Amino acid sequence: MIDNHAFSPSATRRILLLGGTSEASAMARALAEAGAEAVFSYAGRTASPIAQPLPMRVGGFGGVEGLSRYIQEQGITHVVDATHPFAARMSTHAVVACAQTGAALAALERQPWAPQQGDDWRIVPDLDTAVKALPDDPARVFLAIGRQNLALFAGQPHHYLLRLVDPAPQPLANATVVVDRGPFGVEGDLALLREHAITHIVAKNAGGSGASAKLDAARQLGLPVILIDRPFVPPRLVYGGVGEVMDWLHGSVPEERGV
Ligand code: 3Y8
Ligand code: NAP
Repeated sequence: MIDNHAFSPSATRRILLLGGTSEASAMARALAEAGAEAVFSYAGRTASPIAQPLPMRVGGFGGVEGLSRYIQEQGITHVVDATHPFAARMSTHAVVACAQTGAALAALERQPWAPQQGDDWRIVPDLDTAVKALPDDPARVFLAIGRQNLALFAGQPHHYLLRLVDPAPQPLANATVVVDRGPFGVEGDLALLREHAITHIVAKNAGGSGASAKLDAARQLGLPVILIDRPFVPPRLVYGGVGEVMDWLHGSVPEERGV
């Protein structure tokens, strides 16, 4: 049960929610319902990001310095990092900027996916290793990692299936592009893998339910998955659910305790 009781008027809280994931969208709904003073931040990576029930800002901050300046100028007291587990640069900047400015920081992060009976996973530490994990012979690879890191897979004998949020130029010659924004379903991903006669899947261990359909589909079809482990992010307070973050926000101002 999410603790959505309104923030007491005396609470001096201004919240910066670093978004771009389904968890961030759920967090935004809870904050809006509680009448919190919060702003939702997108990187501006996609053409038309999903609207949020909070005031939005779109675009980078300008490195750690820019983020620290934003926190100070906007009087941000709490930062909730609900970015994707692979948004390591943003998460690292949040740790440093909150330490510099004294703003409180908590992350909202989903658990990594764990293998189930019938999975054929090859877990690799990073994208470069993922390229090497593909077979030498030509394969038909669903490269489900988005757009930003595709160039690493060039110069290989494979045919790639790409799924992008927006139509955009991409660096791979032998590739078929599907434009689709998740969250995705198993039936749709099963049909996609069959239609394109996919033999291998490359994916990030994003966790959550928005992108797990391809793993369920791979299991049903007996396809190998090359699964990329999450990058390192410096230690910070991490919660697994919106309710826990709401409790933290309510309780994180000492005078609030004992009310
Ligand atoms: C701009 C916001 C919500 C949020 C939805 C989640 C689920 C659908 C699954 C596949 C994997 C991938 C990708 C993916 C998923 C959710 C979630 C998630 C993976 C949007 C969004 C933004 C982005 C950025 C985009 C990246 C890309 C990654 C596509 C909005 C839709 C592959 C990650 O073209 C680009 O440059 C795209 C870049 C970062 C990874 C990459 O390196 O290319 N997400 N995705 C955010 C911003 O500007 O701040 O446009 O509305 C959000 C979502 N994407 O509320 O329902 O929560 O994970 N996003 C991955 O997981 O591997 C698709 O196809 O199976
Ligand atoms: P990243 O590599 O960690 O960050 C690169 C730069 O993008 C940051 O230094 C920052 O620019 C800017 N940035 C990132 N997230 C931002 C945010 N929420 N608000 C404002 N600026 C942001 O990030 P990324 O992996 O490109 O992810 C970008 C966005 O897509 C994030 O919102 C993330 O949650 C979402 N997303 C990413 C993935 C993924 O696979 N990486 C998957 C799903 C959703 P400055 O240095 O200029 O401040």
